[in-house]
Amino acid sequence: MLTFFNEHHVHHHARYEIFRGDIVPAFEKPERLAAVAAEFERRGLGRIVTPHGVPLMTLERVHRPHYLAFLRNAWSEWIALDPANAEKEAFPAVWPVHGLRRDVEPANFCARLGLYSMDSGTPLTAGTWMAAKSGADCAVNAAHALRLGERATFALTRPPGHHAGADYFGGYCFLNNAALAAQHLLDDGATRVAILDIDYHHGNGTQQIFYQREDVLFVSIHADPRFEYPFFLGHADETGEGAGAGYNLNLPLPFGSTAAQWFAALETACLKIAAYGPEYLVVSLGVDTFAGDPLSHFQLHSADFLRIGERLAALGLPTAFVFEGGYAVAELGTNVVNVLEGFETAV
Ligand code: SP5
Ligand code: ZN
Repeated sequence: MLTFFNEHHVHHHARYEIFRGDIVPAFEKPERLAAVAAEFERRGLGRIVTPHGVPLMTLERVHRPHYLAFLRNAWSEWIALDPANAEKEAFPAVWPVHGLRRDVEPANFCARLGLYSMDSGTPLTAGTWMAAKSGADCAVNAAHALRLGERATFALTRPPGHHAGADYFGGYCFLNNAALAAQHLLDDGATRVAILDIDYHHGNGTQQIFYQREDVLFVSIHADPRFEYPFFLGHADETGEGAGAGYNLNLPLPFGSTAAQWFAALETACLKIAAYGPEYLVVSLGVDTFAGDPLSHFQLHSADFLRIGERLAALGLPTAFVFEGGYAVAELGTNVVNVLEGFETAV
């Protein structure tokens, strides 16, 4: 499986995050990607290459220009506030919630951090832009390789992307890699693309980006937002709007869901995708559904990930996998590469 590796990922290296009033070590860390890359190579699953850089215009197909400008300049603005900030990470602390104005962009950097974010759990660091932009390159290259005839590709990158919206970051995500991959396929001539998001968390950013559109079907299997992050999107009654009505399917599952429950949802998801008849499939591949994941509460085991790959291969679609969440670092390589190997051996 042709794999595009984000060699700049280490530049995004947050030391800590804020959780329930405590400063705790960051879960989303460089060791995650190293673990997956090592296992991918160990099993000899295919070539690992470096992507070509895509122009900023490509990112603007998904993200708002003023958000991209904010993200590119954020670190220099942060240290301009105080040179001592170079040793710290930038966390938002104030947000324009319902009823407050979002139409006047504040001059104050801390206010703009809030305007362009959804949570306080996503530290921005010196190398965040470089890492996120290189990740977007991986995703767009993985999509383009499908246009050139590859059966399956993999964007091996972090930070993840599916919580990032058109103009905000959050949930460890800055640029929406899966959305950029899908949009590139359309811009290059495709007419229908499906995105299947199997990360434990709902892909709120991806859903929002395509919610009013019929050219991208978004299907997500995730922890019920009544109890799990991102809390404020991902319910079953969100089915799309306007031209997009019917082209969004959320399959929220209860706390503690077992593999049997999860695979029943996968079957529903696959039937929906097959009925849509897309030309391409983009998979937001999070493996935080694993029973041993430190953030999550589902009960999938390592062997289950092979079965996921096998089921996805049966859709018979050119498929770009995009790495998202998964925080049990010791088992991360096994779980991610199991999905890819299950796919490859079933083809
Ligand atoms: C891409 C992705 O998987 N993002 C997940 C974002 C989750 N953010 C909320 C993290 C809450 C931390 N909970 C710590 C539990 C320790 N037992
Ligand atoms: Zn997740």
